[in-house]
Amino acid sequence: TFAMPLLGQDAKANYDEAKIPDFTLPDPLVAQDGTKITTAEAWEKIRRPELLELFETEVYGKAPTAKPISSRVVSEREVFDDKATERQVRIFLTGDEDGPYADLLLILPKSDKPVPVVAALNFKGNHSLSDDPAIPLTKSWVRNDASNGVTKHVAVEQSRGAAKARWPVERIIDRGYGLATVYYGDIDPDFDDGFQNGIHGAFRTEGDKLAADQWGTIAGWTYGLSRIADYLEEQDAIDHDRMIVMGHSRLGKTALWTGATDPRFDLVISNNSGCGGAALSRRRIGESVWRINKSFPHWFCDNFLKYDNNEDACPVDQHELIALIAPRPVLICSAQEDYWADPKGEFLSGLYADPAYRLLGTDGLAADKMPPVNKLINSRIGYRIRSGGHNVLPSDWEAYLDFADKQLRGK
Ligand code: GTR
Repeated sequence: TFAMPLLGQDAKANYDEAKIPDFTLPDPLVAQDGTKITTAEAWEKIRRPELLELFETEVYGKAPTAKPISSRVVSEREVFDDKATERQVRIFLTGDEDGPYADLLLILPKSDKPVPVVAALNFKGNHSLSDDPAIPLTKSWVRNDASNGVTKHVAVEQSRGAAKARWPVERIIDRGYGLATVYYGDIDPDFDDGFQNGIHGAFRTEGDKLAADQWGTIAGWTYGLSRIADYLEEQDAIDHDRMIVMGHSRLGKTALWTGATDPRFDLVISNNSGCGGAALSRRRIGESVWRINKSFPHWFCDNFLKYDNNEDACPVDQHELIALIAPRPVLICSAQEDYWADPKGEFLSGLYADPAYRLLGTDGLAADKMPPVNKLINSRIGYRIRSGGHNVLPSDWEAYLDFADKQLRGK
């Protein structure tokens, strides 16, 4: 049945399965020169590096070599009736106290053992996670959000707690997980400025134009998540074999790219990540490559523009992004009414990544067709479609942590 697009989506986009043109997906297990990849060794030595390079040059752009971070603890206290500790840490992303920094909010359950942690960027500032005035308003550029009084790209008191429904922090703590969150705008502001500001600015001479294969903003956010990983890796209170990266929507795309590029993340969760995330670009349903590049010219590298209305020419598709995470667990989450993100395309990328997982000797996706709503497929490639629209709900977090409990057990 044809479902009407939701508000804010493009009514002119295709939403009809019957109108998807025929297409052939690139095979994750065939190298660019036609060689079949039949062993784990050939995957690691030939195909994985090749795919990574293709995603770097054609989709997200190459990030510069990382600089070592430095950090300063801003505050530390006990929260949730002393069940947890909360630390605010300023992370200098290039090690330089005059350079860009990201304010990390790190909340860890008290435990005599190192705890697993979920690293996740947030959309509105750390202060949007709770009503607590001890978390300062971000001073970074923010997206306007009139319903919370933000009209001049500056955070205001009214936006405090604005995103708390998406962040059931106490529940995460009660389940034994920590949360490490940073405001995404601290790393790179989410607008097109020719890659001058944010993390890009720290690596280039002012006014330079970036080459077409150089990092866009998603790769910039990924750079930031990897610097958070640098910090988390130094903390004895954290279990370094149970580091999770999670993100929603554009930050779900970012979580997948982070998982693909940074193996220190042991488990990856994308929520409603859609085009440029888990959804297959060649399906051209809901948001298309042309549409995303037009709306958000800064998210991807300029080479990605070559594939506007020309998806078949792209040497990769998004199932191979999932394959780059193999053999680590990845959970792809869709929402039934999130037509813009193409739930079926998100499922299929998991399904078509399955052979890469099997080659590496793990299970893949334990489903060959889309499961009923709200049923978690808890295999190494996990999948869940829940009822409702584009959002993060407390029930989604329960699924994330059920997945992590099972997939990281015994690690
Ligand atoms: C939409 C965009 C999607 C998704 C979403 C979000 O406008 O078209 O690709 O990223 O924003 O991040 O909320």
